[in-house]
Amino acid sequence: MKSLKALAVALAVASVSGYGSLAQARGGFDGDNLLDQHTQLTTLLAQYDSNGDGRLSSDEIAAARAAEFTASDSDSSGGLSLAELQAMQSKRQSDELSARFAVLDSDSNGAVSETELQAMHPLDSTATAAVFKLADSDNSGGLSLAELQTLEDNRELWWHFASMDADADGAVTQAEFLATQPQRGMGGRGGRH
Ligand SMILES: [Ca+2]
Ligand SMILES: [Ca+2]
Ligand SMILES: [Ca+2]
Ligand SMILES: [Ca+2]
Repeated sequence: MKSLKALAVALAVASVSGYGSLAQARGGFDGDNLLDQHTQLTTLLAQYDSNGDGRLSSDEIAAARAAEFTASDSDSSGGLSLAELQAMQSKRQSDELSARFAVLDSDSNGAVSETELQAMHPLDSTATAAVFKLADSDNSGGLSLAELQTLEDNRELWWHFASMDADADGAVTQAEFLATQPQRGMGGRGGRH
């Protein structure tokens, strides 16, 4: 299958370019890791697939990496200073955020609705609803790019909070707190009835 081959190549590029380690460093939830991978692949393909055939040739990879080097060498010194490397990495991160936003914003109206966020987390709709509420700081009913960035920055804490706040009212009661403590060993909780 063509797409599988493209995936394998893209993943190889991902580890070469440091995207892979970035994803590892973030850790987090399975659904988010999947989304991260999807986003990275989309970003990589968008960036490197210059003839748009959905695959990455080694020439395209080499050309794109050379172009990235040249663009990052902002004083044209022929080498990357620490500051230039930092700028390159923060550009990558903001490209990644934009790509992630584009994937989430499936109707491309410039805001990520709760439904769009739910589509990425089909297994945990209550927690997703709570996370959405936290992220939508201006209560506009949609997440802007900046709001998504804040969600990313606080992802682990917010998901932890949301998973404890069972009724999604924005506060973890003692009962909710106690109910989520015994993650293992109790056997009383879990998804099944
Ligand atoms: Ca330079
Ligand atoms: Ca949208
Ligand atoms: Ca908003
Ligand atoms: Ca609550």
